[in-house]
Amino acid sequence: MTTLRLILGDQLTHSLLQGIDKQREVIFLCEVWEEATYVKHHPKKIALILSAMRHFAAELSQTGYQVDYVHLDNPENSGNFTGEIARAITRHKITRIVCTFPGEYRVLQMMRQWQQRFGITIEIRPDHRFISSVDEFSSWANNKKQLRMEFFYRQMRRKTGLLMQGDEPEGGQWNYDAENRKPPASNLSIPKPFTCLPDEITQDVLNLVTQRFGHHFGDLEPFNFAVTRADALSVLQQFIQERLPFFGEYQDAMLTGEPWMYHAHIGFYLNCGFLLPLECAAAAEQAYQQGKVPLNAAEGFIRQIIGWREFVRGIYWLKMPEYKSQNYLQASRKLPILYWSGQTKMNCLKQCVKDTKEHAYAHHIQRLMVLGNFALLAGIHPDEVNEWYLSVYADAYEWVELPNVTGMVMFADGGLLASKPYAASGAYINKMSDYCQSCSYKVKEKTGSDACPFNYLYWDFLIRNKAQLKHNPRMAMIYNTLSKMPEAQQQTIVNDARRFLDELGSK
Ligand code: FAD
Ligand code: DLZ
Ligand code: SF4
Repeated sequence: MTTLRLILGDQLTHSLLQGIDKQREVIFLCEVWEEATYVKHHPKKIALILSAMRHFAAELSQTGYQVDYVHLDNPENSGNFTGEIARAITRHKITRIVCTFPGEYRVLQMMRQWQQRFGITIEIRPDHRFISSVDEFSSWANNKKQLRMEFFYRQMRRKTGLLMQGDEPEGGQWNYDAENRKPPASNLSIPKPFTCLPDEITQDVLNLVTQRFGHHFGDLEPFNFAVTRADALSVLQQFIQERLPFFGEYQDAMLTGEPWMYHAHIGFYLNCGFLLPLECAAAAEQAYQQGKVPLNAAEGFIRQIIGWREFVRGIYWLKMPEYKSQNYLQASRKLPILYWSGQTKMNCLKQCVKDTKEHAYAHHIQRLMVLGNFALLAGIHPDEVNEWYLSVYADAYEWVELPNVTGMVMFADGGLLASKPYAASGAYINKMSDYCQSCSYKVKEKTGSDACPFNYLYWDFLIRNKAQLKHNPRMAMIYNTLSKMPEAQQQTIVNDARRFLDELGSK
């Protein structure tokens, strides 16, 4: 009777080890080809996960656990989870598997088949890397006409007690976003991001990734990610001390060559298990209580973690698998090559693709209001957009990527996640960034070959999707403005948009 404790590459915590018999049970981790290629992940993401897995397994071995670790280049490696479990069952005469609820529906399907396939007990334990369980979210969502993050967030504040004075929010308000969202000031001195030099384990992984996945989109080096929990905690500490004070104010600001801004850069580590959401939120609360950061910054950050992060995961498990095929606006265009090449005259897109390629990272507003906004306005098919986002970011897993793309960016769920589309013209990008200053297009021009494409694409989007959007109360004002626009002007916009979109393949 031997139990196999399966730990996947994004579950690198000790929570599955509770109650383990160190002498008789085996902890199992496997590097498999399928996980690196079901979409062609950015090489930095593959290196992060493989190096993190190897460091985690080494730490467990050093503390006396029996660890079985299968390397990617093991000649017997079958290349997928099911094949590797089958081999491990034979190797160790396994009669029971204990694992954690996975991050992706696709993997849950696999796990559910294992019991029948292998004829042994599979125990799937809840994922303690989240504050709210899947069941808790569906009870909250049950019978609600609208699911709004803000109300779920308040429940999470009450549940955790974070920034609470009894039953009231700290400072009297739940949300301080009105004080956030400043354009970038010209004299910002942005701290350097955390860097961690590759050790021997990481260097081996980098060599492997170069050989096997060097052809995937993205630069592998320089590779500076944390690959242990200890280093991930240093990233968190550095953020709390150096960046959090300005996080709120400059949360939406974008600057050329500055993808890191005042963001936390912890999504990589939260999503692979190195950091836990409560410890990150508690660190921000403590900094506020010690008078080191203003309330708007602490609250804004805590809301991202216990609000948005938990909310999108709740939506994912509530709505899968149907959620994956949503396409409310019937968008059908192929993803333009510029998302891979970065070759376009639109400087904002060029800069955001460049940051993504170099770092496997772009911050939220780059993802939402530049890359996402363009995909929405251009009417790109949600499948194509989802595949791109899942491939290119080192913090991407379907539970978080899909709701952000299908719901927040593409409005493909018809408004389940976001109450209106996050569509914007060039004026927004001009206000929140310095991109327009070095662009071939003119952000102030509305139509014509020199005009910023976001300007006519924005109105074309509203015209094209009028039937689906005009009844949305939050769109009433803009459709009222559109109704007053002369027919000839609308026609010019539509023609400019057609011309631009028809040529998009080569941009
Ligand atoms: P910060 O801006 O410093 O925020 C702190 C933390 O809050 C993040 O690490 C993250 O855990 C959480 N958070 C903030 N916003 C969100 C959100 N909308 N959804 C979930 N968590 C959030 N996040 C991912 O973790 N993985 C993804 O694959 C991913 N894909 C995205 C795709 C699109 C189109 C958009 C618009 C957003 C996506 N996000 C994703 C959310 C967000 O952009 C990233 O979490 C964030 O940029 C990570 O960087 P950071 O750690 O510096 O975050
Ligand atoms: C992302 C990833 C990669 C690249 N490789 C592995 C791997 O070799 N072994 C593993 O256990 N996990 C890997 N992962 C993370 C998985 O893709 C992730 O666990 C599932 O997508 C479920 O969220
Ligand atoms: Fe982007 Fe338009 Fe500004 Fe150019 S002018 S950077 S295309 S928003």
